[in-house]
Amino acid sequence: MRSQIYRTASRTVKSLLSASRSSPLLCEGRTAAVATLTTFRGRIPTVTSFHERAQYKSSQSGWLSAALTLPAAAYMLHDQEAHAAELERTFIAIKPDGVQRGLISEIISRFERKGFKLVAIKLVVPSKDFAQRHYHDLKERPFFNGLCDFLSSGPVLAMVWEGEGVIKYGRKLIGATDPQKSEPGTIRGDLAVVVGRNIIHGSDGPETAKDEIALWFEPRELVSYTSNAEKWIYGAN
Ligand code: IDP
Ligand code: MG
Repeated sequence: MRSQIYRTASRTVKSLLSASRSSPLLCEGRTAAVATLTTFRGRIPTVTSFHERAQYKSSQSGWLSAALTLPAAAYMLHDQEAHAAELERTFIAIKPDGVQRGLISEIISRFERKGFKLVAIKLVVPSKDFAQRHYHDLKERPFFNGLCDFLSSGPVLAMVWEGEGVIKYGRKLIGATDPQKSEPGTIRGDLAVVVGRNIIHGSDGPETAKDEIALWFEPRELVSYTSNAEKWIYGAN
Protein backbone atom coordinates (compact mmCIF):
# COMPACT_ATOMS: atom_id res chain seq x y z
CA MET A 1 0.00 0.00 0.00
CA ARG A 2 2.70 2.43 1.05
CA SER A 3 4.84 1.67 -1.96
CA GLN A 4 1.84 2.07 -4.22
CA ILE A 5 1.17 5.53 -2.79
CA TYR A 6 4.81 6.34 -3.34
CA ARG A 7 4.72 5.11 -6.94
CA THR A 8 1.62 7.14 -7.73
CA ALA A 9 3.02 10.23 -6.08
CA SER A 10 6.33 9.68 -7.78
CA ARG A 11 4.66 9.43 -11.21
CA THR A 12 2.69 12.61 -10.53
CA VAL A 13 5.77 14.63 -9.61
CA LYS A 14 7.72 13.12 -12.53
CA SER A 15 5.02 14.04 -15.02
CA LEU A 16 4.80 17.55 -13.60
CA LEU A 17 8.56 17.91 -13.94
CA SER A 18 8.62 16.57 -17.48
CA ALA A 19 5.63 18.69 -18.51
CA SER A 20 7.45 21.73 -17.21
CA ARG A 21 10.45 20.76 -19.38
CA SER A 22 8.43 20.67 -22.55
CA SER A 23 6.64 23.96 -21.93
CA PRO A 24 8.53 27.17 -21.27
CA LEU A 25 5.39 28.54 -19.65
CA LEU A 26 5.62 25.88 -17.01
CA CYS A 27 9.27 26.29 -16.15
CA GLU A 28 8.18 28.43 -13.20
CA GLY A 29 6.56 25.35 -11.71
CA ARG A 30 9.67 23.27 -12.23
CA THR A 31 11.92 25.77 -10.47
CA ALA A 32 9.44 25.92 -7.63
CA ALA A 33 9.46 22.12 -7.45
CA VAL A 34 13.23 22.13 -7.15
CA ALA A 35 13.12 24.73 -4.39
CA THR A 36 10.37 22.78 -2.66
CA LEU A 37 12.39 19.58 -2.72
CA THR A 38 15.25 21.42 -1.08
CA THR A 39 12.91 22.79 1.58
CA PHE A 40 11.41 19.41 2.21
CA ARG A 41 14.83 17.91 2.86
CA GLY A 42 15.25 20.33 5.74
CA ARG A 43 17.84 22.50 4.03
CA ILE A 44 17.65 26.22 3.48
CA PRO A 45 16.44 26.74 -0.08
CA THR A 46 19.33 28.18 -2.06
CA VAL A 47 18.30 29.12 -5.53
CA THR A 48 21.20 30.75 -7.30
CA SER A 49 20.20 32.95 -10.19
CA PHE A 50 18.08 35.97 -9.59
CA HIS A 51 15.45 34.94 -12.10
CA GLU A 52 15.19 31.52 -10.48
CA ARG A 53 14.78 33.30 -7.16
CA ALA A 54 12.03 35.45 -8.59
CA GLN A 55 10.28 32.41 -10.00
CA TYR A 56 10.58 30.61 -6.72
CA LYS A 57 9.12 33.54 -4.84
CA SER A 58 6.20 34.03 -7.20
CA SER A 59 5.10 30.40 -7.19
CA GLN A 60 6.25 29.12 -3.83
CA SER A 61 2.97 28.76 -1.99
CA GLY A 62 1.10 26.57 -4.52
CA TRP A 63 3.95 24.09 -4.76
CA LEU A 64 4.54 23.91 -1.06
CA SER A 65 1.03 22.62 -0.54
CA ALA A 66 1.47 20.17 -3.44
CA ALA A 67 4.64 18.85 -1.85
CA LEU A 68 2.88 18.24 1.44
CA THR A 69 0.54 15.85 -0.31
CA LEU A 70 3.44 14.05 -2.05
CA PRO A 71 5.94 13.61 0.74
CA ALA A 72 7.72 10.38 -0.22
CA ALA A 73 7.94 11.28 -3.89
CA ALA A 74 9.21 14.75 -3.20
CA TYR A 75 11.80 13.35 -0.84
CA MET A 76 13.14 10.76 -3.26
CA LEU A 77 12.87 12.45 -6.61
CA HIS A 78 15.43 14.35 -8.59
CA ASP A 79 18.00 14.80 -5.91
CA GLN A 80 20.35 16.01 -8.61
CA GLU A 81 17.91 18.75 -9.62
CA ALA A 82 17.87 20.09 -6.09
CA HIS A 83 21.66 19.95 -6.19
CA ALA A 84 21.86 21.64 -9.56
CA ALA A 85 19.92 24.61 -8.21
CA GLU A 86 22.69 25.27 -5.70
CA LEU A 87 25.64 25.24 -8.09
CA GLU A 88 27.64 28.33 -8.87
CA ARG A 89 28.24 29.89 -12.26
CA THR A 90 31.15 31.70 -13.86
CA PHE A 91 31.72 33.76 -16.98
CA ILE A 92 34.31 32.38 -19.40
CA ALA A 93 35.22 34.00 -22.73
CA ILE A 94 37.51 32.86 -25.52
CA LYS A 95 39.11 36.07 -26.75
CA PRO A 96 39.62 36.93 -30.45
CA ASP A 97 43.07 35.27 -30.52
CA GLY A 98 41.66 31.95 -29.20
CA VAL A 99 38.78 32.05 -31.67
CA GLN A 100 41.04 32.88 -34.63
CA ARG A 101 43.51 30.15 -33.69
CA GLY A 102 40.78 27.52 -33.77
CA LEU A 103 40.97 26.74 -30.06
CA ILE A 104 37.25 26.84 -29.27
CA SER A 105 36.69 23.09 -29.14
CA GLU A 106 39.96 22.49 -27.28
CA ILE A 107 38.99 24.97 -24.56
CA ILE A 108 35.36 23.90 -24.28
CA SER A 109 36.39 20.27 -24.02
CA ARG A 110 38.61 20.99 -21.01
CA PHE A 111 35.69 22.48 -19.07
CA GLU A 112 33.31 19.79 -20.30
CA ARG A 113 35.58 16.84 -19.48
CA LYS A 114 36.21 18.22 -16.01
CA GLY A 115 32.48 17.86 -15.33
CA PHE A 116 31.34 21.46 -15.56
CA LYS A 117 28.10 22.24 -17.36
CA LEU A 118 27.66 24.77 -20.16
CA VAL A 119 24.56 26.89 -19.48
CA ALA A 120 25.02 29.74 -21.99
CA ILE A 121 27.09 30.36 -25.11
CA LYS A 122 27.24 32.91 -27.94
CA LEU A 123 29.70 34.34 -30.44
CA VAL A 124 29.81 38.13 -30.35
CA VAL A 125 31.98 41.01 -31.52
CA PRO A 126 31.92 43.41 -28.57
CA SER A 127 32.10 47.14 -29.16
CA LYS A 128 35.01 49.09 -27.70
CA ASP A 129 32.62 50.64 -25.18
CA PHE A 130 31.44 47.18 -24.12
CA ALA A 131 35.04 45.97 -23.77
CA GLN A 132 35.78 48.98 -21.57
CA ARG A 133 32.84 48.09 -19.36
CA HIS A 134 34.02 44.48 -19.14
CA TYR A 135 37.54 45.52 -18.11
CA HIS A 136 36.48 48.61 -16.09
CA ASP A 137 38.59 47.60 -13.08
CA LEU A 138 41.75 47.87 -15.22
CA LYS A 139 41.09 51.37 -16.58
CA GLU A 140 44.11 52.88 -14.82
CA ARG A 141 46.52 50.32 -16.28
CA PRO A 142 48.77 51.37 -19.21
CA PHE A 143 47.58 48.45 -21.37
CA PHE A 144 43.86 49.21 -20.86
CA ASN A 145 43.27 50.91 -24.21
CA GLY A 146 45.14 48.27 -26.22
CA LEU A 147 43.40 45.50 -24.30
CA CYS A 148 39.95 46.94 -25.08
CA ASP A 149 40.90 47.50 -28.73
CA PHE A 150 41.97 43.89 -28.92
CA LEU A 151 38.88 42.43 -27.19
CA SER A 152 36.64 44.36 -29.60
CA SER A 153 38.72 43.46 -32.68
CA GLY A 154 36.90 40.24 -33.54
CA PRO A 155 34.60 37.47 -32.40
CA VAL A 156 34.62 36.50 -28.74
CA LEU A 157 33.00 33.27 -27.57
CA ALA A 158 31.08 34.20 -24.42
CA MET A 159 30.01 31.38 -22.11
CA VAL A 160 28.59 30.64 -18.70
CA TRP A 161 29.73 27.44 -17.00
CA GLU A 162 28.12 25.92 -13.96
CA GLY A 163 29.41 23.53 -11.31
CA GLU A 164 30.59 23.12 -7.79
CA GLY A 165 33.56 25.45 -7.26
CA VAL A 166 33.56 26.45 -10.95
CA ILE A 167 34.71 30.04 -10.35
CA LYS A 168 37.92 29.13 -8.56
CA TYR A 169 38.58 25.91 -10.43
CA GLY A 170 37.85 27.59 -13.77
CA ARG A 171 40.75 29.93 -13.00
CA LYS A 172 42.94 26.91 -12.28
CA LEU A 173 42.05 25.36 -15.62
CA ILE A 174 42.89 28.69 -17.29
CA GLY A 175 46.24 29.22 -15.54
CA ALA A 176 48.17 32.36 -14.57
CA THR A 177 47.51 35.63 -16.44
CA ASP A 178 50.98 35.59 -17.99
CA PRO A 179 51.39 32.39 -20.03
CA GLN A 180 55.13 32.50 -19.26
CA LYS A 181 54.13 31.77 -15.67
CA SER A 182 51.17 29.45 -16.33
CA GLU A 183 51.77 25.82 -15.43
CA PRO A 184 51.87 23.23 -18.20
CA GLY A 185 48.52 21.47 -18.26
CA THR A 186 46.61 24.74 -17.96
CA ILE A 187 44.93 26.37 -20.95
CA ARG A 188 47.28 29.35 -21.05
CA GLY A 189 50.27 27.18 -20.12
CA ASP A 190 49.64 24.79 -22.99
CA LEU A 191 48.22 27.10 -25.62
CA ALA A 192 49.54 30.66 -25.22
CA VAL A 193 52.91 32.42 -25.04
CA VAL A 194 52.49 36.10 -24.10
CA VAL A 195 50.23 38.04 -21.73
CA GLY A 196 48.76 40.24 -24.47
CA ARG A 197 47.48 37.13 -26.32
CA ASN A 198 46.46 34.81 -23.50
CA ILE A 199 43.34 33.58 -25.36
CA ILE A 200 40.82 33.28 -22.52
CA HIS A 201 39.06 35.22 -19.78
CA GLY A 202 37.55 33.82 -16.59
CA SER A 203 35.79 35.61 -13.71
CA ASP A 204 38.07 35.97 -10.70
CA GLY A 205 35.47 35.76 -7.90
CA PRO A 206 31.77 35.43 -7.07
CA GLU A 207 31.04 39.17 -7.40
CA THR A 208 32.80 39.54 -10.76
CA ALA A 209 31.14 36.34 -11.98
CA LYS A 210 27.72 37.76 -11.15
CA ASP A 211 28.50 41.14 -12.75
CA GLU A 212 30.11 39.67 -15.87
CA ILE A 213 27.30 37.18 -16.48
CA ALA A 214 24.80 40.04 -16.16
CA LEU A 215 26.87 42.21 -18.53
CA TRP A 216 27.21 39.59 -21.29
CA PHE A 217 23.91 37.69 -21.02
CA GLU A 218 20.20 38.33 -20.60
CA PRO A 219 18.71 36.13 -17.85
CA ARG A 220 16.66 34.28 -20.49
CA GLU A 221 19.85 33.23 -22.30
CA LEU A 222 20.94 31.15 -19.30
CA VAL A 223 19.60 27.63 -19.61
CA SER A 224 18.85 25.68 -16.45
CA TYR A 225 18.79 21.95 -17.09
CA THR A 226 19.82 18.67 -15.55
CA SER A 227 22.61 16.92 -17.38
CA ASN A 228 22.52 13.13 -17.46
CA ALA A 229 26.05 12.97 -16.16
CA GLU A 230 25.35 14.91 -12.98
CA LYS A 231 24.46 11.89 -10.91
CA TRP A 232 27.89 10.48 -11.79
CA ILE A 233 29.78 13.72 -11.26
CA TYR A 234 28.28 14.61 -7.88
CA GLY A 235 27.75 12.36 -4.90
CA ALA A 236 29.11 11.43 -1.53
CA ASN A 237 29.83 7.99 -0.15
P1 IDP B 1 43.19 37.71 -15.92
O1 IDP B 1 42.71 37.71 -17.35
O2 IDP B 1 44.08 36.54 -15.63
O3 IDP B 1 42.05 37.86 -14.93
P2 IDP B 1 43.78 40.52 -15.40
O4 IDP B 1 44.85 41.03 -14.47
O5 IDP B 1 42.37 40.68 -14.99
O6 IDP B 1 44.13 39.00 -15.72
O7 IDP B 1 44.02 41.24 -16.78
C1 IDP B 1 43.06 41.16 -17.82
C2 IDP B 1 43.76 40.94 -19.13
O8 IDP B 1 44.58 42.05 -19.40
C3 IDP B 1 44.69 39.75 -19.17
O9 IDP B 1 44.05 38.53 -19.41
C4 IDP B 1 45.63 40.14 -20.28
O10 IDP B 1 45.02 39.86 -21.54
C5 IDP B 1 45.72 41.63 -20.12
N1 IDP B 1 46.92 42.01 -19.35
C6 IDP B 1 47.13 41.83 -18.03
N2 IDP B 1 48.34 42.28 -17.66
C7 IDP B 1 48.91 42.75 -18.80
C8 IDP B 1 50.17 43.37 -19.08
O11 IDP B 1 51.00 43.54 -18.22
N3 IDP B 1 50.38 43.73 -20.37
C9 IDP B 1 49.46 43.54 -21.35
N4 IDP B 1 48.27 42.98 -21.13
C10 IDP B 1 47.99 42.59 -19.88
MG1 MG C 1 40.75 39.43 -14.51
